[in-house]
Amino acid sequence: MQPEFLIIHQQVATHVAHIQLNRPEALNALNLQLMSELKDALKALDADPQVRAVVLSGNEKAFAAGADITQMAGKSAIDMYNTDQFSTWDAIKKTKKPLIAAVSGFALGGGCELAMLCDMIVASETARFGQPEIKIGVMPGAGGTQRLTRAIGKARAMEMVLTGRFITAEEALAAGLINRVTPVALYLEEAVKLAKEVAVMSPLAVKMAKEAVLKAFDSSLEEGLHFERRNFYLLFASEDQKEGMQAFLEKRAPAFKGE
Ligand code: DAK
Repeated sequence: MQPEFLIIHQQVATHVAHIQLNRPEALNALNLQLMSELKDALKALDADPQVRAVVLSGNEKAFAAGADITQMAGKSAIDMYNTDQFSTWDAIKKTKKPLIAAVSGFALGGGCELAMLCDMIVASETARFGQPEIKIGVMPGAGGTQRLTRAIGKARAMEMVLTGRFITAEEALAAGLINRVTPVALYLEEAVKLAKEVAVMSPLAVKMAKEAVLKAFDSSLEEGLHFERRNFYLLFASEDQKEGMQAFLEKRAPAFKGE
């Protein structure tokens, strides 16, 4: 079934797919249906061998202005518990292929959390990142206190979470939250360019390297190094390792197959 709130481009460049959040009338507020569609779309792209990297964007005005407040406003704690939005977010988090967020305009609350759940972020000059949940009487619920703090440090995260202040793309770049800032006309193109750079690498090595970098967030250094070593050895079981090293020795470009 066609998603209502997403536009999916299976191939915007070689081995690169693009998912656009498409609920512009509500600044791409992340309602339950949109998140469920996103989960399904990412699952399908993750399983598609033609796809090696995925760009996730909104539109120029908003990446996403947060979870849908109209859907949450009247809910009880038990309603929230029963809705179990976390299973959707957890499934998205399990995407093995690299996700690159292309952010323009608002990335707020759940929108900022969704961008941070991606592996890299390219932003337009108009991008504004924020965790304004405090202004509506709650607090971040999908990683905003954790991923933001790890990315930009306690002082800046605490200020954003406790005051709801937005930061600009330039501030986000200086703080280490994002990878690049571009003029508005170029942010999507730049994100696709970055995705293409990743998509020419061995897809197996990319997935295992992503997994190992993410391991740094929830393990001790010793455990993380052990995990890294395991994946490093494992890649020597791949044809791509043979191809990559042979291509280097033969002074030619490698042709990776993901095997
Ligand atoms: N939800 C629903 N509708 C929203 C929305 C949102 N988050 N943000 C904007 N809209 C709607 C507006 O209501 C308006 O709709 P109409 O009145 O035209 O029908 C339309 O989008 C345009 O918005 P504005 O007229 O307000 O546009 P402005 O340019 O004046 O202001 C703004 C833009 C982004 C500053 C403002 O719209 C705003 O403050 N929006 C709310 C931002 C916010 O508080 N975001 C955090 C929401 S809480 C969880 C996962 C995630 C979360 C929680 C749990 N689990 C896994 C359990 C996340 C929670 C949140 O994100």
